[in-house]
Amino acid sequence: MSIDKLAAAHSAWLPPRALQAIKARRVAVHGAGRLVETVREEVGTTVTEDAELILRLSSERLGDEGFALYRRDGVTVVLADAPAGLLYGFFHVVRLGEAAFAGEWPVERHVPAMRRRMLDHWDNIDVHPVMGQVERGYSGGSIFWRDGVPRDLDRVRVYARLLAATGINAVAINNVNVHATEARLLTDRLGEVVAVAEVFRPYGIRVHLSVSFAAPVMLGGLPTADPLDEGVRGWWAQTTQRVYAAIPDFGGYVVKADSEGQPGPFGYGRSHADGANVLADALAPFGGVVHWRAFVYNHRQDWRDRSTDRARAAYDHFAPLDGKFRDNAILQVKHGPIDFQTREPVSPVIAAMPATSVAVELQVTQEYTGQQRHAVYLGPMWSEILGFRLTSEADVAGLARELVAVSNVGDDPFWTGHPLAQANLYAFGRLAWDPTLDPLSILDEWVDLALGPDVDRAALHAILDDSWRTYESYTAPLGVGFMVRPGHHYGPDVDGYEYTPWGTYHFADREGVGVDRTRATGTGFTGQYPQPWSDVYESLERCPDELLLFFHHVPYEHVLHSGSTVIQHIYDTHFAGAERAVEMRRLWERLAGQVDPELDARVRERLDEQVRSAAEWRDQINTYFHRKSGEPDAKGRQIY
Ligand code: BDP
Repeated sequence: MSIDKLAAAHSAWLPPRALQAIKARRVAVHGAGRLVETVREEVGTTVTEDAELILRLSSERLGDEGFALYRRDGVTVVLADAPAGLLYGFFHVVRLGEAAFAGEWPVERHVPAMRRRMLDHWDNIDVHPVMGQVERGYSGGSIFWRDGVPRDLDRVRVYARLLAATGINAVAINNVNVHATEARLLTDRLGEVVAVAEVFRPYGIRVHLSVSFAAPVMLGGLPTADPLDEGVRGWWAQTTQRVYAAIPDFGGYVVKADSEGQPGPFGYGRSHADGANVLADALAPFGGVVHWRAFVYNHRQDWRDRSTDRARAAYDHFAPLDGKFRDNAILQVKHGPIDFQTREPVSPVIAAMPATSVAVELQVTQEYTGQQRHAVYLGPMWSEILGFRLTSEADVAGLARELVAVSNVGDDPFWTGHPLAQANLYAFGRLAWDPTLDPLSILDEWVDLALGPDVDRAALHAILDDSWRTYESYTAPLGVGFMVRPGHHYGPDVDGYEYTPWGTYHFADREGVGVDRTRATGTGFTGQYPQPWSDVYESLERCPDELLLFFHHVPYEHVLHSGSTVIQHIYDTHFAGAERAVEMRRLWERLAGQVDPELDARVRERLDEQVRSAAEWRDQINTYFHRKSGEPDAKGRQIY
């Protein structure tokens, strides 16, 4: 496909303007190999004379993906040790736009912080009767399959390019809940994975597959999937060998085991290290990895039993296994202890396993943050998580080897349902490359690339900068989480999960609200944290307001650090949050005529829904707590 066609075929990140600028100027790239050909195909290039020299001069090597950039004598030069670095350098030039061709500058080095920057698609081949085709997908159908068969992969090529432009280098293409049809991607439907891998390869992206732990039984006809059984080990080894014969750079497997009904090693009385290691051993000869998810908890618990705490589960299961996993087994840990809520503390598992490779998992798809109907820019949330100093030595970004996220992309013309949700995909890639980047500057980059430099940037910042906190303010209060409608998880349902087996409770009664997770009187979850957090969260006085109800059950009159009572805080934030949504809609008016009319129409439709939904949240939450507590609103506003 030609550059022009490619540029015209999608709306984000590589505006024709930027490409033309690059083609018209002189960009020199130096390097060799397949990815260089991709770069050449994109822009046409020349090779500089002094590239070798400069590389020799730079003392540290740039690694497989790093690049150096400088400008001298009217030429912008990208240097890399390896082809992927060149590709990332090229996209960096695109990001810089006109600035890439101004003045002269010395050598800058760019090297990714995370070795793997991965997106997990929760795509099914078939349309699942409850979950749809993409589990927790809010952007239409899968970009890989339609009507049970592979789609034309042209759009996947555009997608691959778009991901490379954000810095993503690994993609798992199917749902972690592996159904019978998708399980076969590992064996007789492997050809479909081969085709996708070929499209991703020129963009430096490796393909991974979610596999079922029961595959030896489901696909191999073995009587058991026991990880210590010789036949099972042999089956995984042979199957994996066949995968690599077809896809030599295959990335590896993703496994959700013993979780929400998926099969796993517990079924055979084995540990999760035993389970992960049998797959790791099969992958090791080929350089592959297994991402083993730590999202293991009892989803059939008795809500009357106050001693079971879902927040504890991952640590209780996995911390004792530290040091028992193979080097190529990566424990994939959700960023919080429960499940991608709008506000959670950082998972203590991230610090609990120093002898294990840990990947932190974020949710770019907005399951619990407005489902791409609400404008919620998640960059600030992720930046806060990654920069959180969990131990005295390191922050989360320093403890994690990799960053993984659940994708928010589907076959929607705007890729992400809500056009503004593209910013989340972009921010994820950029933060995985460099977790210290300012999320608001990342937003600026996205605005430039996706909407152009002439739009009302101040209005976009006013809409998006605080949108995560706005969403938080009109939904479940103070870190208590899960007041969503069961099943689809959109909109408020105050007691929807309260008396269910899922382990997601708020314990609101007439006296107070919140989950007592202290060592002194609660579930003891605070004890899973290193100091000082263990004591900070244990202490009612020191616990940060925004996490108060995650860690403590308090009376409605409890006074927060802010000076407000819990009940008054609930009223105030819910009134303010719903008003803020109205303000966001008003701000968007300023972009009228500055953006593509279809995009404009889509954003307006979503903002209308956000305003409606925020009011619904406000009214249900306020009324619920008003009725429970009997406390009036100090400002006398209407509560139903
Ligand atoms: C939950 C989702 C569910 C996923 C699960 C997971 O509701 O659809 O399968 O996470 O991460 O939040 O496996």
